Amino acid sequence: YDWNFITEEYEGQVQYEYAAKFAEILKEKSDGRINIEVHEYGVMSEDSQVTLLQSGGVEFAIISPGFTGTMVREGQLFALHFLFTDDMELNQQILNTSEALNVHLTEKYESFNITPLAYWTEGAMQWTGNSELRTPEDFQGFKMRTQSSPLILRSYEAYGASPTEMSWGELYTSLQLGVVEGQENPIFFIEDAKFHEVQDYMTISEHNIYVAMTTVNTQFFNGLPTDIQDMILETVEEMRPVAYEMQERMNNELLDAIINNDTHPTEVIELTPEEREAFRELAIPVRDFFIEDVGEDAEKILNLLIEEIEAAQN
Ligand code: 6CS
Repeated sequence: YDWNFITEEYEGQVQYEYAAKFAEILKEKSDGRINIEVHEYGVMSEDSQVTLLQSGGVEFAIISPGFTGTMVREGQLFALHFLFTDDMELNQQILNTSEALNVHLTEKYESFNITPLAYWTEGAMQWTGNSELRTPEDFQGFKMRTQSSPLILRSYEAYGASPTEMSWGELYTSLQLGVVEGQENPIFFIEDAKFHEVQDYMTISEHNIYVAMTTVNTQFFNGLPTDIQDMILETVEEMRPVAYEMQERMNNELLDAIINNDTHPTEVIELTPEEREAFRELAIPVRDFFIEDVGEDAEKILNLLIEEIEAAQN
């Protein structure tokens, strides 16, 4: 078997390293019968990569739900701020076991020929800006770059910002030129993509978690012999702790790199619980908008996920 696995990141970054390890495990499990070529981001936009997977142009992909928002509209729930807990390990457990996600949301993706095999986190999201982002007032008219899900834009509009969707390949230059003034991402990505070089401030906002999906083309997967399917599913399971440890290590190490960078100093802003609460209050009503906008199935999936998150905390 010769397959292709496309990612939204470069070598050394979490998604690429995930796919490389995934390929290595499957090769070993299959005694060399399965060969997967892993591809870095860069040839096309993230949205086009989704289309490529859907059409079977590649068999596997890591996809951020932030790029499927106009297609699988229910998947926009990952754009809701302050939905998950502040405990990343618990969040990963919820992503691993949630019926709302792994059964009901997965079904929605499958109707577009995409099967999410795992939902996993690349870390808590932080804000960077060319000005301080500490209060909702700081966001008034602020030009924020986001991924393409309409609900991500809506979440920033709730703070008073003027968000623009953009592929990440254009982001460094856009920040540098002031086309946009800020962005959100996990720490490892901010450092590795060098956004901190063209941003003066980073707020430890943890307003959301970055979720990525390991996905396979549905028709392709369903057509595989069951022993091969089982090897793939086993590999997905083995990758869960690997991915978690990888993002945790990189997010920690690269926070130090941002703090200790003398050439491009970045002021790191910690929010007080009260400051964070001010954002949470503006973010909660976006849940109602999501439900009204997307409909009954979105409501069911979101409510079940909220129940699961609450249950996990007790
Ligand atoms: O900001 C983005 O769009 C990119 N961020 C991450 C962490 N991975 C890929 C994605 O396209």
